[in-house]
Amino acid sequence: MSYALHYHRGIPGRGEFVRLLFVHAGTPFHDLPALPAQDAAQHFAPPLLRYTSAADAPPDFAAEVELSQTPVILYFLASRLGLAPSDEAGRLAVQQRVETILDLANEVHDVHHPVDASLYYEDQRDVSLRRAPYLLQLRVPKFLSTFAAQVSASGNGWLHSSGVSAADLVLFHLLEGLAYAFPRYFGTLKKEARFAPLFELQSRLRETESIQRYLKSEARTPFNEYDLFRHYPELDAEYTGKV
Ligand SMILES: N[C@@H](CCC(=O)N[C@@H](CS)C(=O)NCC(=O)O)C(=O)O
Repeated sequence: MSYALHYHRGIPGRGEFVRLLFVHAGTPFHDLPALPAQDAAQHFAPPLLRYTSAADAPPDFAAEVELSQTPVILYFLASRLGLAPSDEAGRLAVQQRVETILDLANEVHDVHHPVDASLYYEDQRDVSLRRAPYLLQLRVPKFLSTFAAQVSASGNGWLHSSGVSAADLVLFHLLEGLAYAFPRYFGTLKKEARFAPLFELQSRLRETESIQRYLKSEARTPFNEYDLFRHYPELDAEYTGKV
């Protein structure tokens, strides 16, 4: 089996959710730039995953499967990389968690692009300043409460009772992204005992040998202000639970 991930250079972006599955599973993949002309009838935007059952194929292999849409790519990979349960109900439960976490990632993006993705942040900052408190004080805690309830229901420290899954890796990147984008906020959120299982999950994954090695490597693109998770100090605030 061979895999190629095509994604924008210079940002972790949504490609990182996919990358972390490969890294955790120890599965090699070709990490390639976004294709200049994707098949527009099939694919709207990166990331794009190409797959062939042939082993050790070169980067330009002829794909048997070609997928876009992060959740679809993650669903395809999760069972192949040992990051999903073997039964259908379990696979769907993991996918449901993945997609909820990605919903929150989209809301984080929309805080720095609340009017439109085609405008610069600086041209919509006034709306961002209005929206950020809703994200930080209401939306993030609401999502995190659900994730914490799932970890507590699983009884094993992960989001699903089957053990570590794609959903945990997606949550890991979301928490890393929130910590980068909103350090003041994240510092106060970490004092909330009800979210402690999530921060423990994050630390456990960060300390995994494969992830540690990856985070220190050149293969990891640092967060920056072209990304999904951006640090604009004026949007950051302590967690108070009040808008
Ligand atoms: N729902 C899609 C969103 C894809 C997406 O927004 N890709 C970004 C990069 S992370 C992009 O290049 N978008 C181009 C555009 O929206 O015009 C997914 O999850 O893959």
